[in-house]
This record gives sequence, C-alpha cells and structure tokens, in this order.
Amino acid sequence: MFRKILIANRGEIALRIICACKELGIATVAVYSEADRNALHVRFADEAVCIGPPRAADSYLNIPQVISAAEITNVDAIHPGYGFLAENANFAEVCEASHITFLGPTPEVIRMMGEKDRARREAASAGLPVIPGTAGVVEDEHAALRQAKEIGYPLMIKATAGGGGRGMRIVRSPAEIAASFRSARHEAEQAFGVPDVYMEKYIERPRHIEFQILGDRHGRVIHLGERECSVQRRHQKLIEEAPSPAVSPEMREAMGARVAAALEKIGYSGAGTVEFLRDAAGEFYFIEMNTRIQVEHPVTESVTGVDLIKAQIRLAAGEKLADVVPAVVFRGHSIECRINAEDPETFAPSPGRITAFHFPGGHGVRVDTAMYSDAVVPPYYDSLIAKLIVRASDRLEAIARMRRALEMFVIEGVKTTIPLHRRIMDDPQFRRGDLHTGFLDHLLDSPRR
Ligand code: MV4
Repeated sequence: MFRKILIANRGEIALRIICACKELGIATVAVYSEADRNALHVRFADEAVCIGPPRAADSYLNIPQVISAAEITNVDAIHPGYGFLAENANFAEVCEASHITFLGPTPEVIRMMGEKDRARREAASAGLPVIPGTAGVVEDEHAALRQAKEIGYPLMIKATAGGGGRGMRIVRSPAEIAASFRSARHEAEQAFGVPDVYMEKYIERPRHIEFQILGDRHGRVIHLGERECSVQRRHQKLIEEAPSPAVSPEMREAMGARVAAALEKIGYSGAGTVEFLRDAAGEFYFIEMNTRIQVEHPVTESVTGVDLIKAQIRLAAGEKLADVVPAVVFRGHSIECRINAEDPETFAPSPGRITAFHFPGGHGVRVDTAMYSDAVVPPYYDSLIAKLIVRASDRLEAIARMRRALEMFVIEGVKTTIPLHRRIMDDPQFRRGDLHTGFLDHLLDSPRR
C-alpha cells in the first residue's frame, strides 16, 4: 500500500481524498495556490506545498510544479481528483516517468477516451451500442453532405477533441451542412487547437445516464450501477441521482454487465464513468467515457455503500476487485444538489467572503464541502462550493429530505443556487422523474407559479 499521496487538486474533492487517505492510514500532501493559503485541504493534509500564483494555469495545472512538489515530499502516488490534470495523458506519463503512481487508468486509455471519435469506435468494437454516424473524422464539406445523406437528418456535428458542448452543431437539413461544418471546425480549433469533427444521428430530448465502473490491475472490471444526470444547464450538471428513475433492475444488470465486459476488453483500470444517451424508446447509446472520479460519485456511494475513493486507491495499489468490492448491492435512492456560488437567476459567478455558513445534518444527509464561516470563494476556479447529498429508502423520501436539508442550509455573503434547487424539488415534472436534457432550460423559461 502507498505510504504517502499528493493530492493535485483543491476544494471539496481535495478534502474528500484526504478523508479516504486518513481512513487507509496513508499520509497526505496538499498543494495549493497563493489564493488557497487558508483553505481546508491545506489545514487537514499532513504536509502542504505552495505551487504558485492564483491562476490555475500557474498552479494547479502547472505540471513541473506539481511533480516538483511530489518529489520534494517523496510521495509514491498522486491523486488528480476531477478537472485540472485528471484527464491529462501527458501528466499521467510524466508521473510514470518519475516513478510516481498516477491514480487513474493508463496514459494510453486516457488518450483513447479523450479523442471522442476514437472512443466511439473502441466502444463499438468492445460491444457497446453507439449512435449511427461516421466511421471517423469527416474530411470536407462534400464528404459531410454525402455522409449526412446516409445518416439522415437531424444529425449532430461533434468535435473529436470535444467536451462541454463546444464544437457541436445540430443540423436539420442539407442546406445547413456546409455552414455548420465550417463553424463547428472553427470553434473546435479555437477551443482545443484541433479542428477535426465527426457526425452522428441527433437524438431528440434524451436522458443522460452514466454507469460507474471500477477496474483492478488484474484485468477485472465491475459496474456499480447508473446515475441520472439529465438536470443540467449548458453542459454543467446541477442535480444527479442514483438510481435513474428510468432504469429497471433488469436493465441495470443487462447494461451494467455489457459496460463491464466492454471495459475489460479495453483494459480499463481504476474508477471511470461511461456516459450514455437514452432515447424516448428506451435505447441506450454510448457517447463518451470519463477516465476520472466524478463530482457526482457520492450518489453511487450512497446506494452501494462502496467508498469509491478508497477503492480507487486500493485498486491502484494492486489489490483485487474481489477483495476491495466483494459484492455490490443497491439499496434506496440518493440525490445530489451541486451548490454553486452563483446568482440563481443569471448564473453569474458570485465569489467573495462567506459571512455565515451552517450546513444541514441529520439522518441520510451528507455535505461535501471545503467552505466555512469567513472562508473566501476565490474568483479563479469553478464555483462549486458544496455538494448536498441525501439518501432515503425511495425517491420521494429522498426529495422530501433534500427539501428540508436545502431549507436548513445557510450560506451568507455570496449568492448561491440553493433557491433554484428548492424550486426544482417542488417541480411536478421533476417529482415524476420525467426528465430529459432540456428539462432545466424549459423550467427556466417557464413563468414561476
Ligand atoms: C448528443 C446529443 C444528441 N444526439 N449526441 C452534449 C455534450 C456531449 N458530451 C454530448 N452531448 C450531446 N450529444 C447526439 N448524437 C445531445 C447531447 C446533449 C447533451 C448530452 C448529455 C447531457 C446534456 C446534453 C445537453 C445538450 C445536448
């Protein structure tokens, strides 16, 4: 087992990883930017190293600085958390070259999944259903028009380097193809430095459902069920839950087994998430894979009882899945609300000093946060300040528990998305579990009762 782990992250996820390390008896090293001197991850780690100025590019994303901190403190592994360096294949390679274990899959698998059209091909050849589309990159406008005819309309143009919805276009007729192809390529080039795009049939009003998986270093992969992540705005999730209201136990076992078998073929190790769109007919289609621990992992922990971060660390140390996760049993329902320091109407970031902070507790309530009264939310990073997670015996009890927990969450000094979450918990469509990726846009457009 590792003696000491460096956590290349900040905020609630850095604290979450420190919790797991403490329980495993592993020493921790925090890294921090000048804006995070008074942060809780610095206080609760055994050691802390300042790695640069506030801007992420100068600190949390600065690979030489992170590796230097790891070498000075003599750690044997680095946990990247989510965001920052978590899906950076070059960083994983530098870790390997420095004889430091990167707590994630191999650089090859990270790279494979980062190229979205390649990920799609690999998923298909490993036996996962994919959306009908092009075999690879679309070379020019003429090829686009020709291949669009085979796929049919509406279709979607997507950036191979994609993510976060950038370089994506919906195309509804042949007349739009050329202009959309050009603008998608331009946007992809601007955003990722790679203009390549591919095309898929467009799925109208899908649900976003993702499967959690864990792989050991002995070739075995298991699934831990799915999460429903359809409540999102501009590709930022707001609410996640497990299980999905749309997935039966039979469907969970059938899809989960397929996902695990596919990822065994690919040679996946560590924690990962396989994202699907589910259309109105109930069909699942692979869209992409995330090779990291995700923000919403706690809802899976709540319904399975598995500590995913501890599992991630033990698996990376070479333990077998049969020992780390002897059996997966699903129980009850869990919901997570992401509480952001943002204006709940405009979603404009609201950094500043938190003048009062009281979070709810009681039966079935978990709060993952690195905030406290008098803490400062810096303007340099994402605006997530707390995750409120509830578990209950069924979905309606979980909603009732979330409602009361949101009422008892006090955050003063910055604006937060708590009022929006309260509105969603009271929405009849949400309460019915009748969700799709356009749900929140629709709610925000409709007049308030
Ligand atoms: C799609 C789609 C419909 N049809 N692909 C958005 C981000 C990227 N990861 C994939 N995305 C989508 N791909 C086809 N063929 C609809 C979306 C999509 C979406 C997906 C998941 C969660 C929220 C979304 C919001 C808008 C569009």
